[in-house]
Amino acid sequence: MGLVFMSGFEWGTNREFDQVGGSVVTSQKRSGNYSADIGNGQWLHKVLPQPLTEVYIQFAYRTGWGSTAVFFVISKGGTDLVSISKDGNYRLQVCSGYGGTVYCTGVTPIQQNVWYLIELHFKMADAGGIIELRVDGNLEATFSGDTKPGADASFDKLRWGATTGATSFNLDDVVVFDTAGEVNNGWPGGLKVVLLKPNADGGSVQWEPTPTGSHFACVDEVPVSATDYLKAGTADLLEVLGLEDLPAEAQSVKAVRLDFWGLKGSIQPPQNLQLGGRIGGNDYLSADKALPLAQGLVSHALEQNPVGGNWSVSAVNGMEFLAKSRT
Ligand SMILES: [Ca+2]
Ligand SMILES: [Ca+2]
Repeated sequence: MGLVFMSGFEWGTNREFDQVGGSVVTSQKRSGNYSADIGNGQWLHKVLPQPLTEVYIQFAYRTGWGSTAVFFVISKGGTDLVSISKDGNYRLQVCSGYGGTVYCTGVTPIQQNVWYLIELHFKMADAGGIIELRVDGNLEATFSGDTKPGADASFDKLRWGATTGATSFNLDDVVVFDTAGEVNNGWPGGLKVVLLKPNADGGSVQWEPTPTGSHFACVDEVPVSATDYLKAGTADLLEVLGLEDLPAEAQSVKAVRLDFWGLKGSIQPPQNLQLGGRIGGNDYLSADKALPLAQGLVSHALEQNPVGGNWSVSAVNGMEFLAKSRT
């Protein structure tokens, strides 16, 4: 797989996560326009598409409070396996379970009102387990040995939040890689998660816009609004939309995810969707993906350029977005 999940909260919502708490704000962000704002008793949960035993996770963290409470947890079902909190000097520490036995402690005191890029490499095993913690790209703490505190042999959920005291923080640029695949199988290394919105109608506009007029203008707003929308009444209608370019600072691209917010009717086709990119005049469409009954996010991740090789800034900037209705 490689890329398991990413979110920079750039849709202006935290609904890319599976259970949500807190809000999304523009007042703080590490990149783009938004970050999540998470307060006492609020948690953002991400359920992994499949259980894993090893993972690389990055997230950007900023707090205005001198809290030492647990703010990140890896779990299996309802069992917490490993967590990150702070010691009395506000240095990060990686603990067993939820704030249990300390595996290792960082060296950098986490200051208030500063963004930090935190990365965790976690390999779960009775023997040969690995914990490595990085802050802003620097290795801060390591542990090797038994990282499997109980009977669970894998993990399937990540969550960010807090339960005690004045613990509010902002979260941004969440990236999760596993160790499978040719690419995206190690440290994310400080990636920024950006959103490229539609900004032009492409060479095929077969869906019906409401209101009539330009198609892209129905689907270019953040957060998503159903006041204006595109609709496909039958199968195999292709919509092509131009996209914004990457920010000028972008020098490389590690993955592209094509996102579609939408829903289906209860019985009538189309019930499915293909997502893809038009690159160099060729269309690269996904397999059929089921549409939800209530508005939700359907995504298709491309970790490498479907033309071949890794992504480049120019390839992404030259790509158009494809959505095709399917029975
Ligand atoms: Ca962001
Ligand atoms: Ca809309």
